[in-house]
Amino acid sequence: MTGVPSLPELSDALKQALQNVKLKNAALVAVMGATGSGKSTFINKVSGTDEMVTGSSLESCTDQIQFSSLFKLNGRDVCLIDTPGFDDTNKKDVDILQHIGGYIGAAYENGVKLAGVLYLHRISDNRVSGVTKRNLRVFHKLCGPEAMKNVVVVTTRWDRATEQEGASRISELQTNRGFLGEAVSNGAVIVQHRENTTESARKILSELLAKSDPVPLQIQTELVDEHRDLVDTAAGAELNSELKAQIKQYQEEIRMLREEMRERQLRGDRDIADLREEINEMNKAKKRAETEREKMRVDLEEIKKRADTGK
Ligand SMILES: Nc1nc2c(ncn2[C@@H]2O[C@H](COP(=O)(O)OP(=O)(O)OP(=O)(O)O)[C@@H](O)[C@H]2O)c(=O)[nH]1
Ligand SMILES: [Mg+2]
Repeated sequence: MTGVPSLPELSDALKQALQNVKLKNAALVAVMGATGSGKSTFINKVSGTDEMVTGSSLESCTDQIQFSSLFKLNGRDVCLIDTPGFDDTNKKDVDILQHIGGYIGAAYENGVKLAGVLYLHRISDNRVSGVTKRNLRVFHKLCGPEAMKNVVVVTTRWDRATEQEGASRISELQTNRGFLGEAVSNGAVIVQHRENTTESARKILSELLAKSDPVPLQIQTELVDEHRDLVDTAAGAELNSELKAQIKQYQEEIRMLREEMRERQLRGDRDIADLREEINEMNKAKKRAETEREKMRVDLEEIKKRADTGK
């Protein structure tokens, strides 16, 4: 599937979903994690539906936020929010953050707190990739330390790892502060979704709901209570600093290419079309990164307005 859809389609769905959640006093739980970690599959298992589209290729599958239909768990109505992961596949991270911020910001503004967050992680990966690290960094900043006690990290794909591999990967995840060490020290727990079954999924969600004492996520208080622009939220600042670093790198590469071009011209080399083309491409990439940074200068009101006008 391709990029993130425009916001208006989401807007009506959001209003409807929030209305249902409020009406039934349902527990609202966000499901996050890198692409392919099994978020949509988990939601389908736990809710007993196949309403979330799941992927089979390496391309990101879920490209928009989606609320599940309400379903019962231990007598309580529950609604799960399926989210796209932050990753490199379609480079729409700012849009994704804007959508997540807009949705859960609007929920909080309407008096609906998240009962918790499930963060899915593939135990089958033999190393923590750059994409996963990036997801974890933004995830930490989205939630903030206070909300970590309502976070359950769900390890998936146990059928693709040996016992020993699984155990040592969990131990690495929870001791490395850059991975999940900090989250765990703030109260997050790591659980094993051993069998990709409804039973296992429902047990994990039940445990989260039993211990949950809803507190807002950091991005919710930043957007709603403190009226910050997206770029000034901790998660936005994380993306912003990455974009800044990228722009700096492009500038440096452009500088080097120009130098090379000058040297070749001095040597009388007239065949420099390839260098011009490279500089051109690099400039375009730099411009794209700058546009992404600009897009984050929006507050929640503006995000919602964009949702109404479709910009
Ligand atoms: N072997 C195995 N496969 C799984 C498990 N959970 C999910 N999958 C498969 O992994 C693939 C990706 O699952 P999705 O549920 O689409 O993953 P996602 O996190 O929603 O991915 P995005 O929407 O791209 O962010 C699908 O083919 C699932 O069938 C698991 O526990 N074991
Ligand atoms: Mg998905």
